[in-house]
Amino acid sequence: MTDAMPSLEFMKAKAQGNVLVVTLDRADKRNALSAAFIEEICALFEWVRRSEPVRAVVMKAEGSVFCAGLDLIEHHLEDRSATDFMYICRRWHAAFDAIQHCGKPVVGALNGAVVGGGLELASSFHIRVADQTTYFALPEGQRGIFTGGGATVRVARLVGEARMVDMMLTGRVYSGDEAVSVGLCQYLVEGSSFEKAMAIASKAAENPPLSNFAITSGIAHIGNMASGDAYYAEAFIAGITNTQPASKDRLAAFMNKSAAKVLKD
Ligand code: 1HE
Repeated sequence: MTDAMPSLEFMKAKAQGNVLVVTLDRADKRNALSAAFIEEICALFEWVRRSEPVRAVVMKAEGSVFCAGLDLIEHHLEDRSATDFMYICRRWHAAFDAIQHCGKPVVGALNGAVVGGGLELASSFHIRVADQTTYFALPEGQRGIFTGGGATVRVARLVGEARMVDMMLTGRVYSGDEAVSVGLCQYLVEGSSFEKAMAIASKAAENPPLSNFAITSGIAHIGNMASGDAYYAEAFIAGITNTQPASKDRLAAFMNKSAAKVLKD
């Protein structure tokens, strides 16, 4: 049995079948991430990891902006010391690790600004869907600060080091097809990013949970390894995943010609 979902102040979360729809709910502050908001993300995604009925997550936002990043006003008013902010950053790392490694596919339904810490949040999702209003930027340089929520790893992996340095030095904004081509998002839709994200999440939710755990965490961990170690780890993951009962059932279905073939759309 799964324990109760933590109570939420800055987000809403509601199951639609086996997909949990999480909505950032601080639209009046453009979903800026305060320290308490980050703690709530940690608690919710620790719960998602434990929750068996949840097979996938869609994260969307209330209002015209997906996420404006660090709560700059809280940061300014708190007048934090270097040590204070170092610990704040470590909580951001914990929150976004909790998302990336919750074991379930997390799909972002993006709209409007996805900037600074908002892009750090979005880069912890496994799939990002943009709509025609979505844009991405890292305005840290212009604000006189630096990324602290994992962008140096996750955003640099998505777009490459040179593009990230350019984004931070110049405030360059990416949107539309260009955002897809540089790797900031995988899908760009004409209509609702939420509808597309739900379709993707519902499809991914049909995969066996162990396969989704291996895909959503294994590739990222293996990316940190030297190739000899990576092949060794891959063999371990495949040893466990490719012999699970759910895989045996699906392979039997293929042998019996009752499974879908891989055909182009
Ligand atoms: C905020 C924040 C925020 C809005 N912290 N309160 N992030 C940035 O540099 C982006 C800063 N925000 C903006 O550039 C704009 O607000 C937006 C382009 C995102 C949206 O513009 P707009 O015209 O829709 O909204 P607004 O009028 O600017 O803001 C509405 C309210 O949200 C207003 O509060 P109000 O009480 O005066 O109504 C704003 O103060 C508030 N608001 N953004 C706090 N970010 C771990 S390190 C991570 C480092 C970073 O994330 S750097 C990037 C920070």
